[in-house]
Amino acid sequence: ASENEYLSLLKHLLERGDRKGDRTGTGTISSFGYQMRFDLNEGFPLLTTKRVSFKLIASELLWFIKGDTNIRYLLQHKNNIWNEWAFKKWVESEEYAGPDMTDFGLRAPRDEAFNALYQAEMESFKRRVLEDDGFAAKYGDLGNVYGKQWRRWETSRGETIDQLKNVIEEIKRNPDSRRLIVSSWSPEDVAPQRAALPPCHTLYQFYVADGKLSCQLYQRSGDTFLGIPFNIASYALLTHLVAKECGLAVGDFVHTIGDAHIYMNHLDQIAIQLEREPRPLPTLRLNPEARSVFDFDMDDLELIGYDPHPAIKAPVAV
Ligand code: UFP
Repeated sequence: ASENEYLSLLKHLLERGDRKGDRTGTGTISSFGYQMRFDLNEGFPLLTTKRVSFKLIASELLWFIKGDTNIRYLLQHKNNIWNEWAFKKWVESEEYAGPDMTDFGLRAPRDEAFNALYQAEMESFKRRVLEDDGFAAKYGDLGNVYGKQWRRWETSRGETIDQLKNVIEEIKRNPDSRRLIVSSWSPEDVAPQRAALPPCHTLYQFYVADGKLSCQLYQRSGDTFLGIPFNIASYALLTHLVAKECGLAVGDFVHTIGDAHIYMNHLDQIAIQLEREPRPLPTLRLNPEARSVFDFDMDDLELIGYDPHPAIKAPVAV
């Protein structure tokens, strides 16, 4: 039943969405203000109508939770989802002396010879981030991304705020609070000249009732085919981890999206997905010994009974 929340969003956009241009020039159909609700007691909301990688979602979330902003941790877990952002800083730096990588994201899919060069440069970049501490510190670090915003928010007075730790303490001490919020959105940092990447996950809030922890995410912009399936599972996992530490059961994950869109080059893939029959959701098992949210490792997370339809490939709009 949970998965129908997502499939209904796809159908809603196909039937009711507006044609809308976008930053990437791809074109979308889009709606503004949409909400899905996943009862986490019905199973873990990882889609079954296509395979979605739990490992990528989990290692990225643990990386955020640790407050880590260096891609080395992700690379150690064979997670490549943030590489391009770090690579861009490297190839635009003074020290970089390899072949010209300007607009690598646009050129690589279109130009085979360039793509071979790019892949080779990327591989050697990854190897250096993994092996060379100095290089990793300088070029593996992404700076102002979720890990920093959640764990080391910088105030204008030069102090840092650990939003995630504070909110967990507050859930334990004052579960009725209506102020259980972690915000990643900083007007200062999203000024056009400052941010390469204004956060998509703007803000989340926890809620406790009846011994259960719920979480709501406000996502300002959602790529419904590629991004949102990841985002649902990521925040569902976060809710499980925080609930466990606070001695609570899990309630709902509520997903509110500002601009929910389908890219025009994902329509064929979505038609395939919508013909598929959802299967029973997997369940999540957390190592009962790991107590604190901040102590979890990949080995402490286990997904049981995930039997999805095959993955569906689609181009990412950049
Ligand atoms: N996007 C997501 N989820 C994410 C993420 C990005 O759907 O977690 F990081 C998509 C939304 C949009 C694009 O299609 O990436 C970001 O572009 P913009 O900043 O123009 O909204």
